[in-house]
Amino acid sequence: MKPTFSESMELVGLSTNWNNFSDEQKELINTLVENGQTHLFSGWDEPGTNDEAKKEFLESLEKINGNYPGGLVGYISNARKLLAESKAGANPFEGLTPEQPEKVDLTSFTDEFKKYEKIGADYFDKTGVVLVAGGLGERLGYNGIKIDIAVEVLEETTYLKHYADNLLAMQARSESKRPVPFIIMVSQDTGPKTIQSLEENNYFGLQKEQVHILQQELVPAISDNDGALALKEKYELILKPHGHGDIHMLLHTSGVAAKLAAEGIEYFMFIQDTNGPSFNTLPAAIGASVANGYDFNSLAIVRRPGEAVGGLAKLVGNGKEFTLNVEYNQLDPLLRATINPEGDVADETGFSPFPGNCNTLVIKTDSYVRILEATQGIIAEFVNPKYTDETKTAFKKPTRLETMMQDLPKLFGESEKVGVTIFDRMWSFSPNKNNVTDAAAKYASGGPADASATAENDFYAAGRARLEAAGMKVVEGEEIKILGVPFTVGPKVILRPSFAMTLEEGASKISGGSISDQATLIIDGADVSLENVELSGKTGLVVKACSGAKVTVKGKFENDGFELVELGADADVPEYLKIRGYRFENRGAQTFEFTEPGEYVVEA
Ligand code: UGB
Repeated sequence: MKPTFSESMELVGLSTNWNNFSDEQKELINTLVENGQTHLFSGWDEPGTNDEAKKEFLESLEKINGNYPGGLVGYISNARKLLAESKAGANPFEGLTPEQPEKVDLTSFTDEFKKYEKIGADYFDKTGVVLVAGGLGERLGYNGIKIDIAVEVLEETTYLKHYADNLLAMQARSESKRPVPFIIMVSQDTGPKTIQSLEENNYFGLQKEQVHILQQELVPAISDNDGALALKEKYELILKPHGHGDIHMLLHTSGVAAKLAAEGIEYFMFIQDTNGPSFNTLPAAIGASVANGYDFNSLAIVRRPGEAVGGLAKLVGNGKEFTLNVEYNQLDPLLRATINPEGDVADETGFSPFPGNCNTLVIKTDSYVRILEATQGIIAEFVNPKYTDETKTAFKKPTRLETMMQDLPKLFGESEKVGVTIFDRMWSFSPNKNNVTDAAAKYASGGPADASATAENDFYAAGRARLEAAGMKVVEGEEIKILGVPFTVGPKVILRPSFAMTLEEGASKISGGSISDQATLIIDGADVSLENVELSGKTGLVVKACSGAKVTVKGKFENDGFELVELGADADVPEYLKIRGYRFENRGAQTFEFTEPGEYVVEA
């Protein structure tokens, strides 16, 4: 194969290296030069100098070309189009006015809530769970991968284990016992540690085959409006993350979405890396999707104005209407330009009129696979260059195309239905995103802290809510501040998914009883039941039962339980404790563990 570009001084080096390239590389170079990327090959050294760097550069181009549907040419052409629109100042919401979306309100445990949970529970073996875990969590400042952080430190359960436990509980409850597919999107940054964590923990009891790891790749940065790919130095591109919307492309290009849909998976629930409560909402959210015929169901919370979560709105105008997430940086300008000159402010309820996007999504697989096929999984990319001046001809630093997973409905037609299901915040959305210092500042200025301590706090609060819903008397403890972040001292309640996945199931295993404000209760096991259990003072009670062990717990327990020990900001402790500022010490909590099937009674 011959070069199709004309020889120039600039490309002399490239020509003299030509015979060292494979046919595929030659073809790619020709195509890139034809598409305005001559600068990538400008001033190349003669053969024998920097050959390894040239080889690695061409391999990286080939890899990126293969990863992106439409290849590098497709990426460059998408970039040119989006950059032209950005330069022209195109407003993506031109002519559209935000209105309230179609909503299902599940903020309290009503009969409707229980009805939806019941419907959803029948879909446990028709649901796949998709975890997007390619982000580095720079705001949290944690050195490992976020899914390896403990969501609670009484037993130090990591997010990944907690998610796996929920999958195991789902499949244990389905008639078919079919393994729940678990798709994890990783990146170059998170992939190796994610696999290491799975392997070291024997996949947390899951079968290896039910776990699908999809790796997102970085995309090339772009240095100008013509889509010139940016070089870090000769023979090296600048690469940047493409965003969580990559999950759609990967589910398409890997064939996993189509395969699972063909195997009878009807819904995917998409969850974020450190949102512990996601599975509290799963049964009711799937139920709401099924009952209301939603192709796309965005789980939401009541949003605080200015909060860094998108606002969900029905956008109406230009003869169309569609429900979308308006990202937090776009919401204020849209509101100012349309319905409220004051922008992103509270209404008479004290909150934003638009529900906040938890980025937990329930998507119906048959519409999903259809859209993936039509779009190659490239979902509503956008570009956000920072220009040097108002002529918008140069960028302050190279930009790149990005994509967000919640933007899928941008591709929906009239036949696809989008709904929003609103849950109580504690029950549905308590991400672990901010380091202690930032979290304290956010909390001080009236926003949610969204930190390790608040995530753990809400983990226990959800347990308390389940106990209360089952009729147990729960005395809520006082709220203290640890390094400026709020934390309720108790009771600390963990009802593992093995014990209860729905409110109804919890209620069927708990009768009466009470728990005091500083007590701790941890229950793990499908056949454990609590009969008038009373925990007073700081009492701690832990009951764990293997499958087949039927355990009845009764009576009044009293011991010194677990003590919360505050750690100073400079304490010499592992990072997962440092990011929360406390740990627990066992001062005499009673633990009952049953590892053999049988019938047992635990009595105080
Ligand atoms: N993620 C990836 O897997 N790959 C990537 O390239 C990037 C991220 P962030 P963000 O729920 O609080 C989103 O960075 O993007 C994963 C919504 O857009 O924590 O600022 C990453 O590992 C916003 O509408 O969030 O904001 C993590 O699991 C709002 O709802 C997830 O993607 C906000 O989340 C989110 O990444 C929120």
